[in-house]
Amino acid sequence: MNKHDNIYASPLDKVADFTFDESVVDVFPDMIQRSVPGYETIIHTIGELAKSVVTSNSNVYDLGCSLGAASLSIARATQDKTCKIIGVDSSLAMVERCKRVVQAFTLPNPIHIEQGMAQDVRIENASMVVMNFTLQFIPPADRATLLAKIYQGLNPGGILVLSEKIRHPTVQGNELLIDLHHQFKRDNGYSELEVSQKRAALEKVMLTDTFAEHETRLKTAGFEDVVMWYKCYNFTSMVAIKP
Ligand code: GEK
Repeated sequence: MNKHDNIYASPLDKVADFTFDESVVDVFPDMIQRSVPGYETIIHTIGELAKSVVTSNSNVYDLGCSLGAASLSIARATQDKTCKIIGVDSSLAMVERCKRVVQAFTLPNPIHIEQGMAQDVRIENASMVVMNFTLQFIPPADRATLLAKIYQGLNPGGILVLSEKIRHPTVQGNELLIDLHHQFKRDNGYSELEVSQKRAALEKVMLTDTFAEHETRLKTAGFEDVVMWYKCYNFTSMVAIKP
């Protein structure tokens, strides 16, 4: 049973910037499922994609792996191949917990969990790279270089799965999507106070781009084919294919 997220349930004098600390790690599975529309579908689909794109003797990277949900989905989907799955996260609290989570499963393909910045990871011989709601936490100035590095490290035919919260380009349209997302959170048991305090905590930490900005950046990195395969409100998941 996942621990219930009530981090923002009581009024705070000052809402501090959001960090992936021990208190977040404790409630993370509940938090992400009640906050991200389609999270389970996206995790499942990452496994489905892995079945067709992961090749034997290649590497798979899960950048910003949190508690390893995407890595585990890939590991389960690639039982018939030999590949190395590398999960990286900048939060020590996440990494320590993730190692324990992953060790609890017996898997044919090992999952290596490391602490580090996605920007510093050496990507090589990769058939698949996943950034499932991670790029939005990386400084905008680092994003293009990181995508170019991922493109370089992917083998031909390899893919990047990039899931992001996005910003709609018009003020009115953006507000509409934000309202729908907040309604989704209220339907999942978050109070008005929790929704507004979480929004304040993320304001300077999670910096979203529009779909057009993502597409342009991915194409500049070399990805000719960018497919938005999932969208619900302001949440999307894209597959960028290396020819
Ligand atoms: C999932 N992918 O469950 N380098 C590496 N990790 C980072 C960095 C960075 N520069 N910045 C932030 N993180 C997961 C969910 S959560 C999304 C990803 C969310 C890490 C951060 O520590 C956190 O674990 C993760 O990115 C983002 O499929 O909570 O909305």
